[in-house]
Amino acid sequence: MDIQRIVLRRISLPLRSPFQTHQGELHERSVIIVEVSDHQGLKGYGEVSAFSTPFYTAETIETAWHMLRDIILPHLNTRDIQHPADFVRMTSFIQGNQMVKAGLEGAIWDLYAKQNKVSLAELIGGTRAYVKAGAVLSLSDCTKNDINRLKQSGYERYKLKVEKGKERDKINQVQTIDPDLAIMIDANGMYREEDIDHLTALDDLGLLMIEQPFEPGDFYLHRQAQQQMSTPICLDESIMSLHDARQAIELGSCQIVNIKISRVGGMTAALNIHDYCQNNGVPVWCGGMVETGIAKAHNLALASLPNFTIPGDLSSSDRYFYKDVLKEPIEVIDGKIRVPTENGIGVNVDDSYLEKATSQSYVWQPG
Ligand code: OSB
Ligand code: MG
Repeated sequence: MDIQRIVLRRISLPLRSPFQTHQGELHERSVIIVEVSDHQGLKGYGEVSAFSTPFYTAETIETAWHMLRDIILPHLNTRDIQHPADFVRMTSFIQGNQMVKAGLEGAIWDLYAKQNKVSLAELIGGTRAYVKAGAVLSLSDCTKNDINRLKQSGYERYKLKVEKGKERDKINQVQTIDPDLAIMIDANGMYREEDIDHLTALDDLGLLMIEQPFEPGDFYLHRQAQQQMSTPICLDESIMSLHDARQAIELGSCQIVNIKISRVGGMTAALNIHDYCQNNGVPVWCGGMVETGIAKAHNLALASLPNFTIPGDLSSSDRYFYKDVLKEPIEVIDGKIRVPTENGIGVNVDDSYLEKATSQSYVWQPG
């Protein structure tokens, strides 16, 4: 592939309101935007969606910056990249660091699609023109106003962050505002072995699913719980690779898989997990990372694949941000988001706004 230059940018966008979970609170969103350009001036964009602290996965923005600048870029031989999957093989010597790999691989996928004059969705075998949107209500947003604003856009599914012991209250509170909302809860691994009976007792609520009840790594406990519960378990943090997805499904630790491009180490891994789940009759949905329109555009391409049958954490640009890094924000209309058909990720990045949001940048050129 023709790759002339790679630019890394640390950016920070203020959030409209804090995103609160039992693990902490986000007030602004800092990510690394990766831009890979060729000699014709085509640009591919990717996003490293690590957080400032390692509350969700072990990576942080700071470790990601180090991995890119000091480990991955100095080893990168662009002449050996004919296809984005070659980049995956070249970086397979690096353990973990999924979000870093995913961000750079994403920029390479976007550039590859643009060089081949095809949309990313079409390139990876997407079949949907629109994907179903889903809203996430953090602990701090659950008022009538929050829900009515989301309802106006027609979100089809509501995911609630909950606190242990207060699940029923929170769910009832939301159902009083609208009894017809399809609801699931995300535990982010907060339950312990002794909570299995407590979780089973929530079966009567008819939740769509419960996401990541126990700590990542514990396929055994998820299996024990799933055998007792009728509510489907969906795994998020536990699934960092195709191997994890296979173990979870073979062991019966979940019935549904959340795929995040960043958490699984990139689009190539995401596609493999999608295919594996599809072949095993396990539906998937696309997770979110309170990320910018660049990552959202990658998500839309992924979610256009046939086994993404459940609405994901796919929301509009203005759900979390006053202003996104795109010239035209991503919009939810009648509960759906259009999958871009333009080349690559199919969105126009607002370069001057990106520049304004940048606190540090680094430019790399092949030696
Ligand atoms: O567990 O899915 C999660 C946000 C940050 C870290 C982890 C998670 C989340 C979300 C928000 O649930 C998803 C979104 O709307 O982007
Ligand atoms: Mg989750």
